[in-house]
Amino acid sequence: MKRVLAIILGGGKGSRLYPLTKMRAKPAVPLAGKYRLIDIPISNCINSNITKMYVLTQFNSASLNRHLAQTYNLSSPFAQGFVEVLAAQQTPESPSWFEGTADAVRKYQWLFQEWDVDEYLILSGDQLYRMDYSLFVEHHRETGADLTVAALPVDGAQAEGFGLMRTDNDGNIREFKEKPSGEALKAMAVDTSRFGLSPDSAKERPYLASMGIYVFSRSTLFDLLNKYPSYKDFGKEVIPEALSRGDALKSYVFDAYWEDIGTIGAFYESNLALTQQPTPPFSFYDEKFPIYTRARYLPPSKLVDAQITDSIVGEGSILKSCSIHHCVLGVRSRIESDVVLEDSLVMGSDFYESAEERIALRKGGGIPLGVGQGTTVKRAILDKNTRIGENVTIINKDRIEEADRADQGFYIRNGIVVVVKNASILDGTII
Ligand code: ADQ
Ligand code: ADP
Repeated sequence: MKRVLAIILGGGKGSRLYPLTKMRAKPAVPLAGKYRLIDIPISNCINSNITKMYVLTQFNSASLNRHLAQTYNLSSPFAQGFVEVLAAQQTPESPSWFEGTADAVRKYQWLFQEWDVDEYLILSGDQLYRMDYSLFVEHHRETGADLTVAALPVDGAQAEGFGLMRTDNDGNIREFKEKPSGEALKAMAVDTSRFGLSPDSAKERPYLASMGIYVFSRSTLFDLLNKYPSYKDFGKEVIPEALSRGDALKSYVFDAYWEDIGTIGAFYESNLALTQQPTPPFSFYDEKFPIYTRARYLPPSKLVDAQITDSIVGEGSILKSCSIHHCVLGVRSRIESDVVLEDSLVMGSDFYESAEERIALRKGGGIPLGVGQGTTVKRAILDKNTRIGENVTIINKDRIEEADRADQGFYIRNGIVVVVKNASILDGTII
């Protein structure tokens, strides 16, 4: 795996995770109480012995750089490991931002070419899964592929949202269509029992969805990027072109938990799914294959008189006499008395406020960090460092699907109220 370089795609311009990406780059979006999105592909790489990683992002953010710098020190004298952020930048030759996934890789290809590696592993920065990439790369090598696409067996309803591949029984890709529908979709069905699925699940899931994860052989990648300089996307343009010109394209079937969490709805659902008992679909506890994040040395959480069911609570939290059901609470969460929290993600805070600071804030008409006394929150996301006043009700009372209320500190996406990072919600507000 020393001869593999990983390139993690950290997010395009029209970000579907907005407003969580209002104040930070997408890879820095907090996940599961104490992680960030970028921890998933980076941990998978480390556990697969791939230690050279670049993260491509539209813009840089302080929280992303701080997180990576303080978490991942992969440089030992002989390993040459690193995680580096490459932000889109204007240069005289390329005056624009990244215009798509292939374009993002093309704009930094001079840097990727400098590394004496055989394969480039291209990963997405907004997916939740655990995968040993070394098996994926080995499959690519053993089959003599120019390009290997990771493939997830899915059913017809899921298939619509993905790039689909039709393969022969040996896994050679014969056709690749980016998000087809109707008859074109149906024509992409394959016999997935060939790839280890039981006859029943093969019947249920006859489509092979591209996971947006690719292994490219060195010459294939640069040849495709430079021969077709107008192609901006791997899924839409580059892969179909590689196929039609006769490159050896193989699929690598992955049949385990995998979720694209690139939208507010999917992000919300997958975070809450972690609270499922007795077995959540994805677990952050796996001694052989851990998910890493920054060690923060926080004290344990303090629960005064809290009733908590089906929830996850991050370290350093203080929960008073409140009722919390089916929630994920991040580090340094502070929840006051008589608060009711249900079906919500509370991302916690980056810092503590002392008792004196809180009293002084209140006296000056401000709102302390956390969720204030007597407040009810249902089906919402409270981003980091939010200050929710007393007797506030956040329940999306008008059942609105989409709204932009930046001046009031929140947005509604997929019917979920998202209070933006650092925002304050005044006492008595009803949303
Ligand atoms: P999408 O997810 O729709 O489909 P895209 O929007 O290109 O494709 O995103 C792929 C990844 O690249 C995401 O992690 C995204 O954040 C990142 N990305 C997008 N534009 C970027 C840019 N300009 N700079 C940096 N990063 C960028 C893709 C494939 C499908 C496949 C699904 C699986 O095209 O074939 O089925 O992923 O989720
Ligand atoms: P985490 O990884 O814990 O989510 P971050 O790394 O994003 O947190 O932010 C923690 C940072 O917050 C610390 O590095 C610190 O500099 C900053 N910080 C600490 N106290 C305060 C404060 N009172 N106001 C603003 N920022 C603070």
